[in-house]
Amino acid sequence: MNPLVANTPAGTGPCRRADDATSSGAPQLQSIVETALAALGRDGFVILDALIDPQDVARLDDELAPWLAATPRCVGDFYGWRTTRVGGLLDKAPSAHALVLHPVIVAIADALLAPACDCIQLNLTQAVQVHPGERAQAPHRDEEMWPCPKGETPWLLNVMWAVSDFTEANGATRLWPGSHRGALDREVDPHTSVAGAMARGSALLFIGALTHGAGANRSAHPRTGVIVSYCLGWLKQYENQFLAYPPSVARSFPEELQRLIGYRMHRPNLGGWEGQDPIAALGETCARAPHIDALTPDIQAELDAHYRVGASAQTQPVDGG
Ligand SMILES: O=C(O)CCC(=O)C(=O)O
Repeated sequence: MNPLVANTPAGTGPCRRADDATSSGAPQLQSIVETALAALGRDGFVILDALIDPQDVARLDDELAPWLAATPRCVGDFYGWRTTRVGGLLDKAPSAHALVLHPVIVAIADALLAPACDCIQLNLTQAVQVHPGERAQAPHRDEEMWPCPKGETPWLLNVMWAVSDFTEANGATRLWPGSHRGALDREVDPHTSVAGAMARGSALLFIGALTHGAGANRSAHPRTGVIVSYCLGWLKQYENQFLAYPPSVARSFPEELQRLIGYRMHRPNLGGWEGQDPIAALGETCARAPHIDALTPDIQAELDAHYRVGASAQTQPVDGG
């Protein structure tokens, strides 16, 4: 029995069936988001069962296969030695667009992260293939890459999409339920973890503060997943999105994707280009333009008040001054 869903019958707990997630109207989407947020807050993870159709997973698998075959195995005790990783999937595997923009996932990521930023952003896309014989990855937290105190608010939502079935034997991600509420313990007892076992096409969501790691692959077949993660819009992204998707590549993406990967302004005035919304870099021409403020409404209101208060004592700006 899958320990993650044993106490959460389908439809009532964190494990949701595909028909919950895909045929939902707004009220049902809202209820899925609330259920997922409750599980993420309590356990640090949740599995959404069968979130994409089998033929879409098969297409994604086919698109990834040549890249995984051509890429040498990882080097290092974190990335693994019998593991293959491939990034920049939006360019290499067009089916990954639908994973990144999945409305249920984006709604959960927004609800979780947007309260602490002006807009969320894509942190990375990465195929992770764990080969037979790979040992268990050391327990870690993805928020370790931002080395500073974090407080209560999540900074990252990770989504591991199962491209093959994920089983206890083939290296399903190990998760330490509730570990996000305490400090990281790299030597935590492996027996206190659970396996994120799930069928192909399902998605395991976990927050950046949860202790986890890829499991050991004791089977005869590779375990293949795609990680898509979202983070606060003011953080440095794990994967350099502007090298992965320079304007010549990103130009052909839908605008929602362009903005999610970072071609947008994070108010106030962060991430611009020549004082403009960087989406302008995707246009055909780059006319000279002024720097234009992109402020949050509260900062704009404070500046309005500041200049009203100071108006009698200050010289007003003159044209061109
Ligand atoms: O492949 C997995 O199951 C997890 C991988 C992981 O946690 C990582 O590389 O940060």
